[in-house]
Amino acid sequence: MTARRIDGKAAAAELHERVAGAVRNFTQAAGRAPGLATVLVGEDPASAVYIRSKNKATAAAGMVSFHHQLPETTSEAELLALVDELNRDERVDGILVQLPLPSDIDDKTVIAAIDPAKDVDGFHAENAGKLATGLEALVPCTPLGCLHLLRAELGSLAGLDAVVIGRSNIVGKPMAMLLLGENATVTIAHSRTRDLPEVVGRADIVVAAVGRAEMVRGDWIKPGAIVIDVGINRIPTEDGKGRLVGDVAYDEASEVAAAITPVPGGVGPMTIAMLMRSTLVAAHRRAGIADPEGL
Ligand code: NAP
Ligand code: LUD
Repeated sequence: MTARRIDGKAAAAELHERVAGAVRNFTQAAGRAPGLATVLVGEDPASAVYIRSKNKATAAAGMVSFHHQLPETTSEAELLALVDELNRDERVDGILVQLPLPSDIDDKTVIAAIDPAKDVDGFHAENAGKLATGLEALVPCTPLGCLHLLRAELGSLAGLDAVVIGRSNIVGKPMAMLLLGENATVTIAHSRTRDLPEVVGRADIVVAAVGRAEMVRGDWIKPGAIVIDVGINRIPTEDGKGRLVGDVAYDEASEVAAAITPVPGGVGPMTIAMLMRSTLVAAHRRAGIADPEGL
């Protein structure tokens, strides 16, 4: 049996289109287009690629993008001053400070300084707390993208056993909250989990967000499970370009799972599509216009 390949690129393209339509409606109603400010400190090549994709998608959706490129040597105080300026800028609906930040800047302090109403990453404690307590929140884009793919694949998730591997604030924890919100029975596994293969083997839904190339093996997976691979790992190659692989051994898992996301072309593109959606939603809420429907 070969698993269905879940096409995240196609799902993201559909979402981009729907967002662009809703952006036109917002722009007419509000008399201005939604705005997203991105901040990149330093020149990490992967981060630069992601930020470029985000700014390109923003413009393609008919939104305004404000990009701020800061040198690697930027101090925490300088970054906080920029965040404060963006908090007060009425044209800016969303603020995204790309992670990781240089080691001498405390990411927790920076995240806490972002206006929660503009926190399109959903990383601020106010948004994390709202998600955890079932209040309307801005939700981290990557788990939101994973949920979108799971819903498209399964319809209802109610009663299904879901295992999330990884407990970061960016992916694992909010993913678990979203799955719980869909009435799945949720297990969160991490580096101290005993017998991870056995825990994974019980799951109807596996979300892997670890950051270890091909750690999850095919024979861990329950036959017929749905596998969402969040991992982005660069494997060196002879030509020096490197190759991207996920946290799941794709070929092995394909023999067992019902459906699986590839890397690249799975969760990554959905993250960017969801950022567009969250920026649009933040713009509606800030303008006092009801959330767009059908997204
Ligand atoms: P992270 O903050 O490093 O968290 C990794 C998690 O994996 C931690 O909770 C850690 O456990 C757990 N872990 C580490 N080794 C493990 C092991 N041997 N067995 C079980 N669990 C283990 O990473 P992250 O930010 O969540 O990102 C995870 C991966 O997703 C990375 O590859 C990242 O590049 C990728 N990512 C992709 C997207 C996308 O859009 N596609 C977005 C964000 C991240 P402890 O808590 O016990 O240390
Ligand atoms: N920081 C993110 N840091 C890293 N891959 C992303 C990502 C697109 N504040 C903040 O965007 O949400 C964030 N907010 N993140 N990430 C990772 C994480 C952040 C990762 C991959 C991709 C965004 C993506 O489009 C492509 C794919 O998987 O098909 C391949 C391109 C590639 O080189 O990964």
